[in-house]
Amino acid sequence: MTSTIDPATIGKANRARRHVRTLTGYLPETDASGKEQWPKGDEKVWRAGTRGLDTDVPSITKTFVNHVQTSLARQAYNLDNLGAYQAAALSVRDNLLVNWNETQMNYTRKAPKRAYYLSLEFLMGRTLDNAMLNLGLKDKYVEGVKKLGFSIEDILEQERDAALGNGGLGRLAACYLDSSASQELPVWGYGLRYKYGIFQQLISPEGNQLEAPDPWLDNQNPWELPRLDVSYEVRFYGSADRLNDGSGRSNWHGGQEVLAVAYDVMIPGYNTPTTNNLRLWESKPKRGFDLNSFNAGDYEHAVESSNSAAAITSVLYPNDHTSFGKELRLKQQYFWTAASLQDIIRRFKNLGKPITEFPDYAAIQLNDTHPTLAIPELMRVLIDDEDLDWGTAWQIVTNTFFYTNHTVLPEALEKWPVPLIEHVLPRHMQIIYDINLFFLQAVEKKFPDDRDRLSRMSLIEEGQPKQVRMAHLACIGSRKVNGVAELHSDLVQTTILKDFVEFEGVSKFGNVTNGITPRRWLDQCNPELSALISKTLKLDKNVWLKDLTKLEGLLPFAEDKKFRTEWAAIKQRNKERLAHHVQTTLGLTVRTDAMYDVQIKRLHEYKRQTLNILGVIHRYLTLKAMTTAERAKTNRRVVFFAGKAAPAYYIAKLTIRLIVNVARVINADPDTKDFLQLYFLPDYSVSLAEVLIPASDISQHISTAGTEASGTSNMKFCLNGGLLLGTVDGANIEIAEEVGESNVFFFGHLTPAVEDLRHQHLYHPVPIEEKCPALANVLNEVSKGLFGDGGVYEPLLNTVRHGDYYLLTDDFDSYIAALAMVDEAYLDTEEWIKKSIRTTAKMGKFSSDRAILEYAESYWNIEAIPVAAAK
Ligand code: 26V
Repeated sequence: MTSTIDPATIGKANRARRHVRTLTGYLPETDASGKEQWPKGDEKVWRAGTRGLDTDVPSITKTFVNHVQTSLARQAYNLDNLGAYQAAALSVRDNLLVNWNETQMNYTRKAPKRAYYLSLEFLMGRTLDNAMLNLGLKDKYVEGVKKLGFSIEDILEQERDAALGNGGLGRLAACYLDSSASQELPVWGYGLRYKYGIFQQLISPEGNQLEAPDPWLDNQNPWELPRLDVSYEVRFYGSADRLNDGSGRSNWHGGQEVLAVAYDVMIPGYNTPTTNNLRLWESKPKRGFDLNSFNAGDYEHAVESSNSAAAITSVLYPNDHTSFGKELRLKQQYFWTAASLQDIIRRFKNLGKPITEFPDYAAIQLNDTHPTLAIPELMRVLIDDEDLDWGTAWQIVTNTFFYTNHTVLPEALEKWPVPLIEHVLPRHMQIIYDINLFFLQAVEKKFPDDRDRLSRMSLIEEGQPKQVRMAHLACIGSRKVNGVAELHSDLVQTTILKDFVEFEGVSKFGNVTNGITPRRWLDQCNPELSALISKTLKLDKNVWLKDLTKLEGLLPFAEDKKFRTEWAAIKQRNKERLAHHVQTTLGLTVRTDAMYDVQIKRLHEYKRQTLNILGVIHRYLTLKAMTTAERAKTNRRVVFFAGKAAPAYYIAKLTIRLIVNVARVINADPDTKDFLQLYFLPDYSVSLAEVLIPASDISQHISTAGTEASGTSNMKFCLNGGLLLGTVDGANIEIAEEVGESNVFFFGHLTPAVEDLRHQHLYHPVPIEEKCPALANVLNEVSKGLFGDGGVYEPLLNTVRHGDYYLLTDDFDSYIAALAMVDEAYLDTEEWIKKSIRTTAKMGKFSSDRAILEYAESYWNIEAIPVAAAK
C-alpha cells in the first residue's frame, strides 16, 4: 500500500494557506526558478541537519539548566523538585519533538495507509520515566540530574498521572499507542483533552469513598503541544431539512457551533525514532462569547453560551459499565468524532486522491461503541458535503471502520434515546433511520417473514423512549468486529451479536486477545527484574522487550538454585518498596515477611471484590478459632485492595466501606495480626499499579465466569512473576494455556453453567445456610456487628443472600479451597519460585506488540514505515 509520492504536491493548499516556507539551509531547497526541489530517494540528504540533539551527559545538564532559566524563568540556585521535574521533562521533550517532527514528515512523504485509534479514554499515567527509557536516555539523565544535586526518584515522583480513563479500556489504548510507535506503525490516537480526569478517591473516617476533582493540568503539562492553528467547527442542535430532490441529502443548519482545538501528545516508540501522535480535542466557544447578548446587557447569557461550549471537554465520565443517557456525554462523543473525522479527511485530501479511495488510506478503529457516531457522521459528510450517492458512501464507510467490543454485560451496552439524538443531532437521526431501513430490508430478504429477528436486529429498540443500539450500528457500519480474548469473542458471536453473525457470516467476526506493553509493565516498573532477565538471557533488553517470546529462555533457569535466589530477592525488595510506599503515604507499617495477595481494579459486583473480602473474613474467623501453635504453622498473608467505585454505584461503595472496616479490626487484633493483614490503598492509579504489581505473589481475578471480557492486569502480574488466582474467565484462560494449569490457581463454575445457576436462584432458591454454611456464617458475623454497625452492610449482604446474581454462594467453597491450595503451594518456597519464573517465561503472547501487529495485519492492512537510520 505504501507508495512514495512527490512531497512537493503534498498539502500544497495547506502550505499556501498558511504561508509556510522552508528554512534556508534545510531541505527541500528551492531551485533557481524558485520551485521546491525534494530529493527523490536520498533519505540522508532529505533529512540533512534535522535529526539529533546531543545526548551526552554534559549536553543534558546544559539543556536542563537552560530550561530552568529560560522556559521556567527560575534561578539555578533555588530550584525545588517540581522545578527540576519540569526542566527534566522539557529537556526530554526536546528529543521527542525532533523525532516526532521527523516521523510525521516521513509519513507525509511516504503517504502510507494510516490507522486511527478513536478512544474516549487514554490512561497514560506518567510520561517522564517512560520517555527516557524509550529514548534510551534514562542512565544519562540519572547521572545528569545527580550531578546537579537531584535524585531521579524524587523528580519522577513530582509528575501527576495523566488519568484520562476509567480502567482497562483506557489503559489498553495507552499500551496500544506505545506498541504502535514501537512497531513503527503509522497510527494516531484521537481522544478528548478533559480538564478533569478520573476523580481522586478519598476515604472518609467511616470508610466511605469520597470524590474530589483531578485538576491534572494545574502544574502545566509539558507533554502536550497546543495546536491553536488546528481547529474545526462542530455543530449541535438546529434543524435538518431534507432536500427532497431524491438525493437523500439534507441541509443541517442553526443550533450551536463550537470549536475543537487540537492538543498533540508525543508517543515515543521504544528504541526507534518513530514518535507517533495522540491528538486530544479541547472544546471552545466559536466566538469568545455571545456579543449580541453582551451588548444587550444580558451578560449572564453571554457567559453561559461560552461556558456551555467549554463544558463539553471539562470532565471524564467516571462510569464504566453503566449507560445513563446524559446529553453532555452524547455531545462529547459527537464533538470528538466530528473533529477527528474532519482532521482525518483533511489529511487524506492533501494527498489529492478521489474520495472513493479514502478506505485505502485510512482505517479507523472504534474503541468500544463510544465513537460509533463516526459512522453516521462520515455518511453525512460523504452525502451532504461530498455529494456521493448512498450506496457509494456506505461502501466507503463500511470499508473504513473496525469495531472492538469490550464487554457483553447488558448494562454496559450503550443505547441512546431517540428523542435525545433527534434534539442534539437531528441530521444523524435521519441517517440512522435510513441505515436501519436499508439494513432491515436486506435482513428481510435473507430471512423472509422473521419479524422477531427484525426486531432483535433493528438499530432501534422499541420502548418508551425508543433507543438506538450503538453496538448494532457499530457492527453493521464496520468492516470487522472483534472481541478482546478468545472466550469473550466467542460470547460476542454467540450472544449479543449472534443474529449478525448469521446474517453477515462469521468471517466478519474475530478475536484479538489484549496485550500490555512490557516496556512500562516490566522494564519501567521492575527495573531489577528487567536487568536480571537481560543478564540471564545474555540479551540486550532492546531485543527481548521487542520480542517478548524470548522470555522463554528463562525456563531452564527455574532449575537453577542461584537464579531462583536472585529472582526471589528481587520480589522481596519490591515488597519492601511497596511497604515503604504505604509507610510514607499512609503512615501504616506493612510486614514484608508475608505473602502479598493483591486485587486491584474498578469496584464492580461482577469483579467480585465482595467474594474476596468475605474470604478474608472467613480466614480471620478461622485464625481466631485456632490455638497459637496452630496459627504459627499458617502462611502469613497481607491482602491489598485498591480501586475506585463509580460515584453513584452504591453497592460498590459499600464494598469499599466493608473492606476498610474489616482492615481496621483485623490489623488491630493481637491474636491474628501477625498472620493476616489487610489494606485498602486509596486512589488507585497507573502509578500505584506500578508499585503494587511487582510486589505481588498472588493476584486475584475472580469475576463470575463469562463476565470479564479479558482483564489485562492479570497479564501484568504474571509478567512480573506473580501467580494468578482466578476464575475460568477472560484472558485468565489463555494465560493458563500458556503457563500451564499447574501454575495457575483456578476455581469456580464455568461459563456454560452460569445461566442455569441463575435460573436455579430465581426459581428454586436454597437458603444460604443450607447451600453454603461457611459463607452464611461470615455474613452473620458482619450483620452482628463484628466490623461496626452491621445494619450499614445489609444492602450489600442481601445481594448475596437474595438473588445472588454474581453467584458468590455457588463459588465460595471452591474459592476457599483454592486459597488453601495457594497457601500450601507458597509454603514450598522453592517450588513457588519455580512457578513464578515459569509464569514470566511464558508471557510472550501477551505483549501488546503482538496484539497491535494483529490489528495492523489482519484488520487495518497497514505496514511499518520506519524513519531511516540516522546518518
Ligand atoms: C461503557 C460505558 C457505558 C456508558 C457509560 C460509560 C461507559 C464507559 C465505558 C464502557 C465500556 C466498558 C467496557 C470496558 O471497559 N471493558 C473492559 O475492557 C478491557 C479492555 O479490553 C477489558 O480488559 C476488561 O475486561 C473490560 O471490562
